[in-house]
This record gives sequence, C-alpha cells and structure tokens, in this order.
Amino acid sequence: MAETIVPVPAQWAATAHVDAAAYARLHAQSLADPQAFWAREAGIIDWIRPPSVADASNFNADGFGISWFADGQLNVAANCLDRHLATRANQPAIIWEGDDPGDSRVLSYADLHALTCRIANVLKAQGVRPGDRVILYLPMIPEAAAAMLACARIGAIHAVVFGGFSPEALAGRIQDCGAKIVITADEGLRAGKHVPLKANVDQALEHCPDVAHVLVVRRTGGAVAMQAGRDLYLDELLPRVAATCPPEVMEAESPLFILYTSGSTGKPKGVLHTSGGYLVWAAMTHHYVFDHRPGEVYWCTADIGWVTGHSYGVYGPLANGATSLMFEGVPSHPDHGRFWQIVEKWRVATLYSAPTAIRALMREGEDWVKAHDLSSLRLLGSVGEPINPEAWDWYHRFVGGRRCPIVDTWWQTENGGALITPLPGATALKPGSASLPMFGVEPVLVDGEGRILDGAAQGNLCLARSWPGQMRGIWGEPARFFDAYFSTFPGLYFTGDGCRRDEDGYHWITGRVDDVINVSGHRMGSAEVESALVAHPLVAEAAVVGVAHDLKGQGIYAYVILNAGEEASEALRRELIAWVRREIGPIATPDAIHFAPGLPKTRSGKIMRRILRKIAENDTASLGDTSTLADPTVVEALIDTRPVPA
Ligand code: 6R9
Repeated sequence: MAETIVPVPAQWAATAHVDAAAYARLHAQSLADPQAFWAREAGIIDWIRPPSVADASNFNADGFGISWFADGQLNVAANCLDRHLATRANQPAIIWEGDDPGDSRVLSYADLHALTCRIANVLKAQGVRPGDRVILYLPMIPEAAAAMLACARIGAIHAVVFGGFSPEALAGRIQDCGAKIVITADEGLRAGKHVPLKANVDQALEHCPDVAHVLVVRRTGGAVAMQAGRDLYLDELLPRVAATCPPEVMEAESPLFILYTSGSTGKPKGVLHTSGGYLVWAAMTHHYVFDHRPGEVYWCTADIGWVTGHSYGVYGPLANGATSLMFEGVPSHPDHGRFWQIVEKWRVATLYSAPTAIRALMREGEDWVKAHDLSSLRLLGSVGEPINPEAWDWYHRFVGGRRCPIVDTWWQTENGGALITPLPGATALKPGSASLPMFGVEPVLVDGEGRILDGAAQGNLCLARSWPGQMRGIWGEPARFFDAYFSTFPGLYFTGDGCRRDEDGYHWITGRVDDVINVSGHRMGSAEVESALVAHPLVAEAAVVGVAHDLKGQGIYAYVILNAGEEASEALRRELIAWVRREIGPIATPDAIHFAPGLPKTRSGKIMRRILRKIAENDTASLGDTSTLADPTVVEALIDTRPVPA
C-alpha cells in the first residue's frame, strides 16, 4: 500500500520558526556541539544567575546521574508570570471554560500573578517551606494552575493527583511523598455531575495522619464536612494575605514537582522533575512544536493531573506568554459538539488533544464538527498513544480543514516534554508516525540483546543521551531510577516502547513492550490492577493484560482465580469491576473479567503474558510455543472459559 505523505504547506514553510533546512541544521548542531546549542536555547527563559554549564549527565552505572544547567538559578513561577507583566499584563493568560457552556472566566497575566501570589502567601502562612511537598487534588479550574505556580514560587514541590483517582490511590501518593498539606475543591463538575473531591480527601486522610491542613477551593458550593483546625476554605484566606510574594531563588536542579505514573512492576513511581532543565524543555518544545506566537489562543485538552497538562497546559505555554485555554468538562457535554463550540467561541488557533478523544468524536460523525466555524485553527496536535491513520485522517480533514498540520508528539511523563515529533514548518507528515527527534534527542533502536540496529529497523526504543527535560529520579527510591530505566540496556535510557524506523528515519511507535497498559492515553500498570483485584477477599490470584479497544486504544482484561470453593457469577463480576474502580479509579475499570481455572506459568512460576494476551484477543490460532508451561492443559481450559463479550 502506498504510504501517505502530507507535505509541509508552503505557507508554513515560509513563516514557521523552523523550516526543514533549519531543523536539519539545528538538530545536527544540538548533537555535535551540545554545550553551545544549550547555552543558546537556555536563553528562552529568564535566569537569576545564568548557567555556565549545560549537560553533565551520565547514563552508566559508574558515575550515574542526570544534571543540567547545574549552577543556574531561577524561579519557575517568575518565568511564567512576572516576566510578562511589563508587556502583557492585560493579555489573557488563562481562558477558563467551565463544564457548563454558560460558565467561563478570563484571567489576565496580572490576575494570575495576583492569585498565584496570594495562594503562595497562604501556603507560607500554613508553614510550607522550600522543599516541602504539597498535594493538589483539584478539578480543571484556574486555581489549579495558580496552586502549581504558587508552589513553584516558594520552592515547594507539588504533586498533582488526578481528580479521577480514588481515595486509596490518593492516600498512597500522600504517604509516599510525605505531604503535610493538600489543596482540593469542595466538588468537581464533569458533565453536570458532582465529583466528591473533598469527601475523597477526607477518606484518604484517615490513612494519612501527617496531613495538618486541607485548603478547599469552593467550586460548586456543595456542602462538605470541614474538620475544625485542619480544613480551611481558600477563598476566606486569600483576601487576608498580600497580592505580591517575592519569588524564591531556586537552583536549576531544585525539585519542581513529583508526578506519579505507573510502571511495569510495583507501585506507581513518583517521577521527579527539577526546575531549570524542565522549564527550558517545556518552553522550548512548546515554542517550536506548536510554532507558538504570543497572544494566540492555544488549547491543550489534557487534565493537569497528567504530565501533558503540566508541560503543555501550564508551564510551557505560560513561560512563553501564551493564552492557555483550560476546559473543565468533557467533549460530550452538553453534546458532541462541545470541543468545536469552544474552538469557535474562543477562536482557538492550536488544539492539542489525544487519539482517544478524537476517536470518540469521530464516532459521533462529522456533522458536529461542520456545525461550527473552525477557521481560527492553524495547528493540531496529538499525544498519548499512537494515532491510527483513520483517526488522523478524520482529524486532518474535518477538524483541520486539510490546512492544519498535525503534530503527533511522542513522549512520556519521564521526559518532561515532546521528544519525537514533527515541527509544523519543517516536517512532512506520515499519518501514524511521530516522525523525527526534537533537538538534542538521539533515539536508538536496540534488539533484545541490546545491539544497536541501523537504518530501517524495528526494536526497543532507547535514548542515547540526556535532554534537559529528563526526570531526575524516583521520589524516595533512588536505586529504582537506575534499575527501571538504565539497567536493561547499559548506557541507554530505555523507554519501554517498541518502535519501527522507516527508510526516511521516521519513527513509528508500536506500543509498550512491558506490562504497562495504555488506556485512553493513560498508563496503567498491570501490577496495580492485579494487586487491587487480589485485595478482594474472594480472589486468590489475578493477571491483567491489555487488549485492543476501539475507543480507548487498549482495554483492561483481567484473569481472576477465585479462592477454593468460591463460585463465579455475574454478580461477582460486577462487584470486582466496581471494586477496582473504587481501589484505583474509573480509568482502571476492567473491560473484561475472565474467571480462570489457572494461569499459564513457566516451571519457574513466571506468568506467560504473551499467551494471556492472545487468549484475551481471541487469537488462539497462534499461541506459539506452550511447551515450557508447567501445565500446558491450562491453555485449553482458559480458551473454554473465555467470557462472552458484553
Ligand atoms: C505524554 C504522555 C507515555 C506513553 C509512551 C507511549 C505512549 C505517548 C505517544 C505515545 C505513540 C505518541 N505515547 N505519546 N505513543 N505516539 N504520540 O502520554 O505520557 O502518560 O507517561 O505515557 O504513552 O507508549 O511510553 P505518559
């Protein structure tokens, strides 16, 4: 089949920050002379003390460590706010569109600066000091961005927990990072439904005796329990503190935030990002990848609970003086035209979303799109999982009117920002390919034995050198950082993704090669879902795999072995699904529960997930070699007990 190639539109090549020749030159320079390249690019942000060094990282066991711009000093919040006040104090920094289409707020840079300073002063008054951890468990409201920036302003480390996570998941994260303060809202609002955020915090805090204070943003005004001495409404405190707060002078390598993400084994990892390198990476990639022009309305649809919301909803765009649109609701409320109504209403120029959302909207038909004036759009983006060519084509044709390039940005929580991505004025697009590396990025493909593959090839995607936005460690577990990412293929950062590189050097991500499941662009560790299932009193053992899912990309398929004497039933199936939702959150909802008589294990007791994936996908003709199983008859028994798809 002939491959589709969408050339760079002439207008883009002529006007973008970077064209094809500049991309080639800059990428080559970034690898050949990184010190000079980064000395220049680091100037995209304001430094209190400019760094004299750039990369001082080492991926090897001997001398291992990641470090960028080490002797630089800065304040991240001052970069996102104060430095814009002279030129764009009255320009919108955040356009907030509420869940209800009648509800919106516009915060100028001056407004956001004042709100941030006030929250920072409240935090200080509560005893928060540089290096302390602050948990944010908030809906998509401007206070969420301001709370992140307030932490950055005073040198505290924020750990945002997605509002869809359960009290149990929240408690685990609070305990892991040792936070003493939580900022939440009374309730969230999604598709008209109230999300009991404060009540969830109350439940979580039963297991977190060290939390001294809960600051509550009044979002819905719903009645919530307030524990005297511990819980305070933020709106009652803000007027009592000053609207200015001097930014703390921070070292480039001071921690900025922790964000928990699923790994292939064990509990979620607290991915740690620091200040200087992260901000340079977020700002630089936002500038080039989105060809950003200050003042343009730029909309990243990701929730701030995910890394995309951090880097491309808050830090990157605000560092660059953008107008960042923040949407509280969901694409289907009040109807399937909501995204397009928002684009029309605010004259959005750049829309950065995810394949799962695009597929869901595509299913509703293009009439919803056609009903709105989308002529303000000039660029589209995609992130979170590989975008299938059908969804790409629909997005390009109906949303982008065939004139808007699509930047399919590949990256991870660990990476801080886009690593493999087209640049709209430089890169001819191949639908489904994240294309070429960003400046300073050196992807390599290796086979199972770690041999580097040249030319067109398929293998494990690794990165051969550090980049400024790389994570610096796993909170509280220093040894796990090296083990998780640098021990599989010595000298390389291993992404956990598989990838094919074609004859043009374009990268095609094939998905995770580990036990991480990508549900709607969000990572779920099979181990996490398994431990939630085995925590149920009737469950003896569980094994969870990802299966192809039309909308979510991957769905969760759970094999469950009940305790001896327990009977499988429809009621129990429902109960287990509800149980996992309660233990982790709705994103972990199993799509199928397979009551299994046993699991395919090797003689050493290792579960053969390859076989479980095949059976889950009903692809039993090609199970491969089953001779190493301790009990090969289990395979037939599993095929016989497959649940009938709902
Ligand atoms: C930013 C983000 C990371 C995993 C990553 C990969 C998948 C993300 C992708 C993509 C293909 C893209 N992924 N973007 N796969 N094309 N454009 O999503 O971070 O939540 O940590 O997920 O998502 O498998 O390893 P995170």
